[in-house]
Amino acid sequence: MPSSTRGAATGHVDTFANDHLPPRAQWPEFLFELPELEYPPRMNCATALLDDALARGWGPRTAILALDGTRWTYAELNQRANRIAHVLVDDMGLVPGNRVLLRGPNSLAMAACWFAIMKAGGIAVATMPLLRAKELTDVVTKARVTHALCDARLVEELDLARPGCPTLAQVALFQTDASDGVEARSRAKPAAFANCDTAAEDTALIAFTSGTTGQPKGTMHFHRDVIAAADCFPKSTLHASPDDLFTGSPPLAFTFGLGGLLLFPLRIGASTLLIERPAPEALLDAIAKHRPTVLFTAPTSYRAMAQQVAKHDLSSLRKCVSAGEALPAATRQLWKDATGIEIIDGIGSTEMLHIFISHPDSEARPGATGKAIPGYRASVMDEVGRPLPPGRSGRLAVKGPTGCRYLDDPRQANYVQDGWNYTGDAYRMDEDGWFFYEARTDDMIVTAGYNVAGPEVEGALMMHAAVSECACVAAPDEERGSIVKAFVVLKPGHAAGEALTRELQEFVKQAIAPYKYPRAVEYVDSLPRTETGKLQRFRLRQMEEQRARERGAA
Ligand code: 3UK
Repeated sequence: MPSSTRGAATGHVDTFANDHLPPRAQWPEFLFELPELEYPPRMNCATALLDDALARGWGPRTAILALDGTRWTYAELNQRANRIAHVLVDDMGLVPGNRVLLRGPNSLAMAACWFAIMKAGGIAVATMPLLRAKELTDVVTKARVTHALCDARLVEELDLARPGCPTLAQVALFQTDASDGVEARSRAKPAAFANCDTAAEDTALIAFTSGTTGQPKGTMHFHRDVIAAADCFPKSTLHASPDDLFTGSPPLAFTFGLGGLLLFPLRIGASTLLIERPAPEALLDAIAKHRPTVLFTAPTSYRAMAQQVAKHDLSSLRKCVSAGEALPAATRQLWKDATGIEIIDGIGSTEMLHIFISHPDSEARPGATGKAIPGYRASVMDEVGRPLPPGRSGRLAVKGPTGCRYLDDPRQANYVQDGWNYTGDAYRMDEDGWFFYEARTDDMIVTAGYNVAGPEVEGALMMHAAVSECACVAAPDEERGSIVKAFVVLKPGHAAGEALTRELQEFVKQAIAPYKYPRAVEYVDSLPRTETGKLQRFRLRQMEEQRARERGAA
């Protein structure tokens, strides 16, 4: 790492974050191999994204828009953030380094609050809109959150959580006309604010993982990391321009959304359309009406939208990014048939902040995620961390300018080994350096001694005209240990039944190695997913384990 960015005195007064970083020996190795990644020792990401934008003359450009037509320029967004920063510091007593819970659906006010926290030197702890009191309490406790900015429409669960959150002393609501709300208070504040002089290595945000099982993990990202993410994928791979209008579905509380819908457009002087309830139908309407050019969403949303494309004008779209889970070749084809656009697939993670393996739209390979993007290196490793040759399946390991630092968590030693970040995914790389996703390592199905990657079977099933969505997991089996079991959601107009099951099984055997076919098929109305659209295969697996126990007991 450039020695200049290291060890600069912290700008934080409250040193909680610094005190709870993992020991240096457990940090990933950071690479700054591109000239644009040479950052100064002192950085505030809000200064870089807003104040510097004004200095570049972007003040009058549109920064963010809402569905109701509200439109803020860079100058206006900056002023709003400045006023809210005053509310945080002058009224709520925030000192640099305090953690601020940020809770709301994607909105202009939410974006202004995020920048206000950065400007004041606070640490943003954004939470998914659907989190319940218990989950909020866990996050507040873990990150020792002192302040909260909460969308007034989501205050109920926060109120329920508060008795269990003694550190949370200051709460203010936004999206409200109330006289003590953020809007009313900030109107009385000056339009200028002196941004906190943070070090490049001061923590800017703690991102909690979108969560499968167990205790939530918070990943700490520095001010430098926020800018580094914005200087990698968008520039080398997305090739967006200042005239682009971004939009999409991931919440700003999910780093996929924070990057794609806020940091990336603002880094280049482009604009972003923030949508509060971006279900597929609403997203299609918004695209037809506001004519965005760059879209960020998840595979399941592309599938749902593709089924309704005919009713909407999507001709404005230029670039479509998919992340969050593997993009099946069938979904890539479906979207291409519907819109003519080749999706840009990219794998990212909360721990890496954003995308690190991807491809430009001009060179997609169906079934592959892409190559390590400029600035990152990726490798497929064996069990003990030795690189495997092309063609062999193993553990994906990456390093680059960003990487994993869990807040006070022994699982740091699982994610980071020998300076590499291990994402928990099984991958294989070909001779050309293209990476092919196989499964989450814990979603691998071992059947009669063979390893079967659930997503590969799903990818084959999705090629069938009757299948809308599907999930393949291990189901306990006396003879084989486990079998591959498929849960299938049918498209309208197709009837579930044994005849279709046999047809699907035959179809899979024709598409991939026959031993991988689903020996059991169950038809369901929907599949369990996280708020970010990720399939929760572990829920189906646990259900099958439970059923097997019940069978055994009966
Ligand atoms: C899986 C993918 C195959 C993979 C994320 C872009 O998803 C994001 O972060 P999470 O922490 O989950 C990370 C895990 O999700 N995954 C994500 N993208 C892909 N698998 N192909 C893909 N394209 O298991 C990974 O380890 O929720 C994605 C940007 C920021 C993010 N936080």
